[in-house]
Amino acid sequence: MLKYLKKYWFYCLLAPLFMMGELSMDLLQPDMMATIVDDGVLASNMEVILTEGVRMVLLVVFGGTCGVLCGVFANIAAQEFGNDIRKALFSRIMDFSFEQTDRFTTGSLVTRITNDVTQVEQMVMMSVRSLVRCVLMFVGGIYMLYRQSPQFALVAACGLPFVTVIVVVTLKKVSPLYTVIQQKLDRVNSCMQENIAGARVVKAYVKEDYELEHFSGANDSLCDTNLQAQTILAFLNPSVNIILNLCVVGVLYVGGYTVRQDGGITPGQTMAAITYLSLILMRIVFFANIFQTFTRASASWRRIREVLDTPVVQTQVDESSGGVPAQADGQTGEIEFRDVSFAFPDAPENLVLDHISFRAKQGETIAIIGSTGSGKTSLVQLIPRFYDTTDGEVLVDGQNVRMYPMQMLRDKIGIVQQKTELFSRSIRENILWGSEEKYEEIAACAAADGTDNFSAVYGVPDPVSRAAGIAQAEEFILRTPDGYETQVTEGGHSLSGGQKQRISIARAVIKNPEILIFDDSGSALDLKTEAALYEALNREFADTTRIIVAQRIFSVKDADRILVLDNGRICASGTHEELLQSSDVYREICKSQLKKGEIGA
Ligand code: DCP
Ligand code: MG
Repeated sequence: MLKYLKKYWFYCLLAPLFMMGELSMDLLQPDMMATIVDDGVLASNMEVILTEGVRMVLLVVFGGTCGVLCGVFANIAAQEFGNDIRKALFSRIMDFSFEQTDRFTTGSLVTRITNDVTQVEQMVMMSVRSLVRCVLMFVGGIYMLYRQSPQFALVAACGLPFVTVIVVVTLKKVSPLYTVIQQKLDRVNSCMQENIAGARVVKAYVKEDYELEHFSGANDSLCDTNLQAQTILAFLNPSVNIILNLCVVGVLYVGGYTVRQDGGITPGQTMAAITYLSLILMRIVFFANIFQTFTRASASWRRIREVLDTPVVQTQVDESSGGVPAQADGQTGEIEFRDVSFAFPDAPENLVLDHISFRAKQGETIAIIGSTGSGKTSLVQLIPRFYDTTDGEVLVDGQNVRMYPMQMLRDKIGIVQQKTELFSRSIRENILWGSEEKYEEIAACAAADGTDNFSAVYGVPDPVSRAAGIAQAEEFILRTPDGYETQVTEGGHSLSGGQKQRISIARAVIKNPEILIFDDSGSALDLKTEAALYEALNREFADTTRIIVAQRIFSVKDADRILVLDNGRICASGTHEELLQSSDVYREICKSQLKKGEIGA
């Protein structure tokens, strides 16, 4: 934690310094009150009352200023520290491979980056402010009490052990509950996360009541534990108060007893002693509070560390084999699978791809067809290296994908994933997303005035509308009231499945990549639109290697080569006509779809 705090050491130092200023003023007050009472009120000396009073006001102003400055610096330290940790967490999560994200679960990651960071922030705040204040106040209070009279200090010394015992016993009972509370909070959060994200499914199955019960269960359990902790804590203040009051009685007794003797303790001193006494004893209660915050924060910090300490696998370039690859004799967009086998890291015994070999030359269209779960998505995900092969190698332009710097490899590839992901920005920004650098002027132009006057200004066709045209998205985009500036809602819920798919296609196309991968990207398009899409691709991307994953014969029949995937193996490959002759599986697929009239040709 110090590593992150180091940057703000200056503020961490300033805050306690100002705190000391504030604190000394707090500690001086009762002493001055004593003077006012003894030398002013009791001696009927108005002058002392006035001068002391003015001094008190000035000191209060000074103390208050110190307090404000302490708060400001403590906040700067804590907030900046939290900000840095959130950034570190976010960037680490962005670097996570898919299976790492899966392992932590989205809900837990969100909790960690929000709630847990806040807890730790609070701890920093407490350390530089309350903890310092608590300790100084305690020590200073004892000193000031002793200065009034050593006998008072003796009374405090009698009360102190009792208060300490009460606080320690309470903490012992409460601290373990805090860890439980944190876990239960996690459960409430993930339950909520799931239900909000899956609200459509819950509604579709009319499972609101069931889910409400599920949520209530988690929530009630959190509430129970919280109540349990609070009930224990409820005893703390009253018990300490009882001790405190007993001590006050002791002070009054000592004070009253000696006040009558000449040169004994004065009434003002007795008054001041009572104030100091409560300052000292209440500090122990405050200390208990701080301790609780620390317990919570250390649990949170552990959870943050879990994320930060997770090594980022798989994104490293395999330096041992030469680093940045040379271009293979002018070929661009060539893909080769050499005897590739693949299993997901979390289920290594279950081979999802089994000895796959094939080659796609520049400009070729390779289609992959197969039943659900046959491994199509897994296969194409190996090309941009979302996962690493278990065995064998994947080559792009004649070089193993492990040898490319990530950016270089992924720049070559435009992939439309099976599950479309859109961001809550305008359609234009969604299409440009990932290519902003390439089309800096357009991005700037759109950001500046929110229109697509780019073509008018620069006299060249707008790449966004070209990409949308190829993806067959232009037609529906222009029908929306705001056109390209239409805002997409979170998760793209404001668009239909096919519309989302077309925007993601445009996003891949605008990159002008060497390799285009469509993972089931025609599934939500009607046959006419899909045909138009392929026609546009043939026209505009004739030199781009295309990989089309599909379940429909219609989507694959015009490909240069079709790979029939069955249970992770390529069981047949060839053109549509060849496969009709040679492959039983392919013929079966054809027959089943012809019956449903889906083949379309
Ligand atoms: N699988 C897995 N872990 C994942 C993803 C998938 O264990 N994170 C398994 C489930 C399937 C197999 O891998 O049995 C192949 O999954 P694919 O997603 O590659 O299957 P397809 O893309 O062919 O199926 P679909 O047509 O439904 O998209
Ligand atoms: Mg798939």
